[in-house]
Amino acid sequence: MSRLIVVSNRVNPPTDRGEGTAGGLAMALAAALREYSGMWFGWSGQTIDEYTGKIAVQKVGGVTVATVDLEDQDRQEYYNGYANKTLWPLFHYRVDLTAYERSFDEGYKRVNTRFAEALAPLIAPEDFIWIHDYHLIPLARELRRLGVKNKIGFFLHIPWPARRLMATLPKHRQLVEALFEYDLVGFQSEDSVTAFEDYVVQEAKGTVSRERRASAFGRSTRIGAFPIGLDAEHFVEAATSQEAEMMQGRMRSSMAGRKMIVGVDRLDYSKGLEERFLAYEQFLADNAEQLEKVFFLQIATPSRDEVEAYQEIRARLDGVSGRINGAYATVDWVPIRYVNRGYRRDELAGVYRAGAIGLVTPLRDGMNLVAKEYVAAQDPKDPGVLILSRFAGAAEQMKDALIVNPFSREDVSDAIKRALAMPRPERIKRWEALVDGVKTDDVAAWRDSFVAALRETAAPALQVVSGD
Ligand code: ADQ
Repeated sequence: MSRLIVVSNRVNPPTDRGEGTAGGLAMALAAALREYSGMWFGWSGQTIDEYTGKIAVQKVGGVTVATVDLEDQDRQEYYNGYANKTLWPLFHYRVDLTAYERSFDEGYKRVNTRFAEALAPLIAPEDFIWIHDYHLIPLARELRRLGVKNKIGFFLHIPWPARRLMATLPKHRQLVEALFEYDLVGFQSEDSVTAFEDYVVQEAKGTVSRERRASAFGRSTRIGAFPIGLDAEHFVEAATSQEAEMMQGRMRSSMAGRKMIVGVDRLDYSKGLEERFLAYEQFLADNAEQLEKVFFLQIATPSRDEVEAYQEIRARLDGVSGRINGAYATVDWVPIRYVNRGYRRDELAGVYRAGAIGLVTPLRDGMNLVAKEYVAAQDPKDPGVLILSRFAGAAEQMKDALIVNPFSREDVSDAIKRALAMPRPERIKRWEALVDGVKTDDVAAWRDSFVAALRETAAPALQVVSGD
């Protein structure tokens, strides 16, 4: 039987479904692997003095995981370097934060080679391989060099940037060329597919067929949009669990009848947190009658804190939230509650459910699963309103949210005002359409459509083996 081998930078399946510190990607992949017999391969997150290539295999939360340890130099050059100081900012349109260093390039290539060498012996001829995210773009090329002939798919969780931005990356052609070693390349949104097609046609002088086969560099690959979804059924369950109800109760008693606006994000400059704080300040300035009637809870878990840009944004947010609270707080009201810690998923669901508004305003985001979680957690009889950035991949699907431009304080401030005043029937109507989409286009639909598309690219002999 063919197995599914999932490869991502970090391997961190949640140990139970309520647990909450795993990111969106981890939750989605664990859900996918529980359904297919297979394996999840990647970095353990640990560093050792000298790389050994030794693979540790274990079963975590019903998922077989195989991990390797890396060296500290790998962490610096590959993970903190090329992945998070070069590709992440560039793909999120932050050319100003994008750093290029030759050692980053070398580290990126070295770790992709190490991954390929460790993984190749574990691959059986009929396995399908599904590689995730910007850390591992060259992995298929390295596997092919080692003679791996299996079908290999790639999914990019973050946006694909506009052609002119991509062209600012030194050696961008090599990076894009590496994608043509895959049988299928999936993006989160049509917006990203279009940007990729534009690069293929304008920059690489290639072609894209009507069936979305991209050809360039003397090779071709299938491309398409596969918007990621939630493990929706379980998230809805989590929202009515005992833990969620306890959290909601805790929130309610601290709210003193006030309405809550809620934001939950990794602490990342792409999430538009500073702009969000300033838009909320604008709302307070524009709507004096709302003072003391509403408050904003922002939960932002620190991440990538070895990277300077993350230390800076954290310091800036401390400053801005402190300033706004200093200007507006009264003895018994604080306008912004700003919390820097992680919560379990079921607790988070309770927090979302207590929020009259879910404020999700990234400046750029591949998808944004928080928007979907907020919707999934709502009380059907009295749902809150989702305010969503037009620059999140999720905006292509969630058209019944209040869609805003996160760069415009006025726009976000007006949307908050409108959401607070929205009559219950309209809230219910919008929410019903949204939750329908979240449940239909869930993580299983995402996984199945990607794997089916990858299988379709399979050679006839492989299809016979896999029983299709
Ligand atoms: P992220 O940038 O991590 O993911 P997102 O999709 O919003 O962004 O997922 C964040 C996840 O972390 C959510 O599941 C959320 O509940 C969780 N989380 C955030 N803060 C938390 C906290 N304080 N405590 C506990 N959990 C918290 C990347 C891309 C996205 C894409 C996903 C999946 O950047 O665009 O949607 O991958 O493809």
